[in-house]
Amino acid sequence: MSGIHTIALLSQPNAGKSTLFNGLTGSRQHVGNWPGKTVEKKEGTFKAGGNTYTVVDLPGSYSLSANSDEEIVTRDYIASGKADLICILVDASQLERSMFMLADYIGIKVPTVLLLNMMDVSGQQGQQIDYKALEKELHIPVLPFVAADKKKYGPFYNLLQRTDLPDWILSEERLKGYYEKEIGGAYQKIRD
Ligand SMILES: Nc1nc2c(ncn2[C@@H]2O[C@H](COP(=O)(O)OP(=O)(O)O)[C@@H](O)[C@H]2O)c(=O)[nH]1
Ligand SMILES: [Mg+2]
Repeated sequence: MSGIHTIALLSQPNAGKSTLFNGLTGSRQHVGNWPGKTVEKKEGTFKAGGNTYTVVDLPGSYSLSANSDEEIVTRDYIASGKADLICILVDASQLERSMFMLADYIGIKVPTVLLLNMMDVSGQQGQQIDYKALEKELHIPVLPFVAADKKKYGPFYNLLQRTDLPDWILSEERLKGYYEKEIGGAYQKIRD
């Protein structure tokens, strides 16, 4: 038993959260509002490997810096610790841009995995993504993913069975190391 019960989906808008949420939960979903906010709350359940999981589609959010109700809801929910696992989705067809957006999510103390979504698009563009190298660099699980194709969810379900999740914390040092390797000193300039 992996200890994962509740999974939260986090990304910039249009990275595929709702597609994954719908793919996982089908009709087993509930749509309401976050307490005290007009922001939509989507929660659902799915079964995999004999376990039942709850999944929350966090409101599309550019950062966790509380500039909008969506960001406040997202930040507070993550900080509440109600989710055991955060799935960050990025658009793999624009990987460089997507990877920079990850810096906005630094500081999450909950185990995190990175889903490189839209791998079908990335493949059609002829891109080769060394996701294993990325995984080593970031020290969190990285999965090539196609949220739009439920037949390809197997590796995601398998990930939920793993027991080493306490280690999956996205650290600033690791991310910085990745940026420095990819683009050298330009990263520091962007952050300054
Ligand atoms: N080709 C492709 N399109 C996808 C994939 N995942 C999501 N999309 C499409 O990308 C758009 C944004 O997805 P959505 O789930 O609404 O993103 P959200 O804003 O993060 O909830 C929609 O048109 C989806 O159909 C994928 O893996 N491959
Ligand atoms: Mg959505």
